[in-house]
Amino acid sequence: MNPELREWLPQVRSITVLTGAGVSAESGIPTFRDAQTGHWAQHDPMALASPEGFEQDPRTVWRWYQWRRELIARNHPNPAHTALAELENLVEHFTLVTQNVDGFHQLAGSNRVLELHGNIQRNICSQTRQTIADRWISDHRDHEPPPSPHHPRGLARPDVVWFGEALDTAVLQTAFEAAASCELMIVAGTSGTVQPAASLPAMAAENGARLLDINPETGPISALADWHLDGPAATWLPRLVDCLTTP
Ligand code: BV8
Repeated sequence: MNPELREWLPQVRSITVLTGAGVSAESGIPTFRDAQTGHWAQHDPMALASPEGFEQDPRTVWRWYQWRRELIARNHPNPAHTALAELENLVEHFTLVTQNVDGFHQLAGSNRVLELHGNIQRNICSQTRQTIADRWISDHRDHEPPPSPHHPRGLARPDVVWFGEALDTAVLQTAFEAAASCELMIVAGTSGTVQPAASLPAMAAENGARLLDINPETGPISALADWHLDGPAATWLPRLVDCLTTP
């Protein structure tokens, strides 16, 4: 690891982390850029993760989410998630902002998680956006998707932000504040292509933060970053934590 980074890290009092699908790659969850595997290879995730896609073919979109939920249920957080949960307790001011919807950060023990794109484990009404209880979904599992209890024309849909949908303003505002106020932004496992999440690193840099990009590939974020750690998040994030815990 870069000696300057190793030297500076223990002095940092405020860290904001932005994670993307790459952080869950080592948990066996394909990223959005990975070719969709198996039956889903012929579908474009961008089309499926959209209101138009759901409107046009709710059954296929529902089945795609059910497949992803089952994949998440069969897997578990990896050392990247665990390292971030540890890091939260080692830094005075820490905020974890994620684009991921799998809930693995919380499962690994992270407490303060801003889910920019929602959470795949929750369902809401397609008309009213009211939460739909898991029990209702289970009682109506022979419908794909289940009807909504909140509206006669409503259907159950995952509580995630689809392409073309607005992010939760309070969550986004808190994420902007965490980006603008940190000394260091660690960006791990994101291609930096999805907005407005991808604007957070530049916002941090414009407000004086240094940027650390962790990714086996280079891209728009590494071009902005002070340091780029080339490789998997599950390798580098534990090493960063070691820097802070071993004298
Ligand atoms: C919105 C939930 C406005 C669903 C997702 C400018 C400003 C505002 C909007 C736009 C804009 N330009 C374009 C837009 C529209 C659009 C957008 O960004 N399009 C892009 C694609 C061009 N944005 C939106 O629609 C957003 N909405 O802005 O609304 C608005 C305002 C008012 C009223 C109405 C509307 C909503 C975007 C949210 C979309 N939902 N997820 C679901 O998951 O089903 S985003 C989805 O993509 C996932 O969350 C995923 O995280 C994300 C993909 O990004 P990454 O996380 O980076 O993942 P990716 O696969 O791309 O890359 C993985 C990376 O990991 C790679 O770099 C790889 O090298 C690396 N990697 C691989 N292995 C590892 C690794 N890294 C570390 N370790 C490893 N082992």
